[in-house]
Amino acid sequence: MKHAVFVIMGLAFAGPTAAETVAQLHEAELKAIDTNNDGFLSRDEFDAFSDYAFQEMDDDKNGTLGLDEAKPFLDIKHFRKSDSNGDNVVSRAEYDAQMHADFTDADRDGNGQLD
Ligand SMILES: [Ca+2]
Ligand SMILES: [Ca+2]
Ligand SMILES: [Ca+2]
Repeated sequence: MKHAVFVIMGLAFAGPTAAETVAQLHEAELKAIDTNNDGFLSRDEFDAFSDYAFQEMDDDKNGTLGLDEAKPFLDIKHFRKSDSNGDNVVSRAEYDAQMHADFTDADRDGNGQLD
């Protein structure tokens, strides 16, 4: 599942290329995220997976992501982008805000689903 986390984090933080990244998701990985198997990634499914990904990354379970925890999944640029107050820790609120912004960016036609 760590690989799927990596994929979704790559997707989430990929910015303008995110839509293409979705198309490139391996079928098995998409299936793990697309819980109702309709071939689309809804915001609910995305939120559920982003929640799961956060728990997976938060090794010490303190509710925030330090650089060491995020490093295997995010490059430093993405980490800095998410860390909006610049304290070198990505809080759950910062993470959620970033994930939501990235979903909105990726959802180019605004239908609330990524396909
Ligand atoms: Ca779905
Ligand atoms: Ca942590
Ligand atoms: Ca922070």
